[in-house]
Amino acid sequence: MIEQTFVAIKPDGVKRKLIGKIISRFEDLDFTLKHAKLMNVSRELAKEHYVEHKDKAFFSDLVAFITSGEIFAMVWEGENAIEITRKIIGSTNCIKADAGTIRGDFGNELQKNIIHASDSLESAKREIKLFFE
Ligand code: FUP
Repeated sequence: MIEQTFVAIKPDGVKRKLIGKIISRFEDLDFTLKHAKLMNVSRELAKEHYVEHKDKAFFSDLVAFITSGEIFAMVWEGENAIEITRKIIGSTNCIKADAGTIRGDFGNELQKNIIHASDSLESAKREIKLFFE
């Protein structure tokens, strides 16, 4: 099934100039870039984006991190894009993420984990709307 997914290179990935390398991985999969923008995330948008974590102890750190610098927000389209993107970004914790995944290759901690990608069709729809409409 052709799907669209929301992907964001987080402030650590942008600061480390990883945008080009990360885009290449999606193009290698023959996915199509539908939207992209460099942007600052307001505290309001950050809280809405991470609403599922609002009661977690790490929530305020998460909001502080995602608002700490520019992100590169994208929408990628392709066959089974949501599941494949989750596979290529790797596990949430970079320490556990497999080599060959984006988090496994470029990250070395849990919170500063380089990239975000939607984890379901429902969240993809919600996040695309939140960041691009
Ligand atoms: P993911 O879908 O892989 O981005 O992971 P989650 O939605 O579970 O978590 C969102 C972000 O919260 C992660 F990118 C990193 C951060 N996080 C923590 O800082 N501590 C935790 O214990 C879990 C997640």
